[in-house]
Amino acid sequence: MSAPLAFFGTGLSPYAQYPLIVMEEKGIVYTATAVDLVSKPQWFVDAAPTGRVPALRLDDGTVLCESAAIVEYLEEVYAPRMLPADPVQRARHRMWAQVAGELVSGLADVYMAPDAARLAAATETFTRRLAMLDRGLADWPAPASGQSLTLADARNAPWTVRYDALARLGALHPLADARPRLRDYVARLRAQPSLRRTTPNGFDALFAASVKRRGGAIAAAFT
Ligand SMILES: N[C@@H](CCC(=O)N[C@@H](CS)C(=O)NCC(=O)O)C(=O)O
Repeated sequence: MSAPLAFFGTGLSPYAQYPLIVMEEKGIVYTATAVDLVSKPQWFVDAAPTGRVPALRLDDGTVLCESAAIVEYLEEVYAPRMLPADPVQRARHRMWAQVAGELVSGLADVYMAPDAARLAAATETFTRRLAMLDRGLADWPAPASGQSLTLADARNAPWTVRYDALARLGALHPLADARPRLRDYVARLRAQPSLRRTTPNGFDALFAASVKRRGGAIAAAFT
């Protein structure tokens, strides 16, 4: 019998949560090991090609990094498929998964901005991307047959967790105040068991502490 996939990540990384959600959706058996990014263990530095999380060790010992590459591998190898069969629809799923990736990095730019000027610029960029998503939701691709999420949904879900935490901490407007389509979409993501299972208990406090430790200017607005 082959060994289960070995996943390396942190509960706070939105990049790590994306392949975790996909593994949960596909019912893949895996082990998960938390990596301390403040003081990276040498075994991780030696094993992970980029030295970043997420990383996934396959049963032949190969270690993959980069969330999108890991998800592509999972999608190619493990049923059920989350991408539909039709090439046009596949491209539309990938298009919105790409935009979701920009929302993940865009929100990270917001909570990691070191000063007020960069925080304002990052918030403006993120808000523009949110408007792009809202437009896309008017004709959002449906999940593949029998699935509850698209890869774009799985990639969007992690930033919504972090956005909600920042809103509860008083640093951003709640997404519930946003446009109705966006609000309903985010509510649907929040209800997914795979999102709940891959979000650590006590996430808000852990996340707030990490933003403060990294010197994120947004922490000044935490209540
Ligand atoms: N493009 C990468 C980004 C991964 C990334 O930035 N991971 C961060 C944690 S959120 C990390 O490992 N940081 C430690 C470092 O850069 O040394 C992906 O999608 O996997």
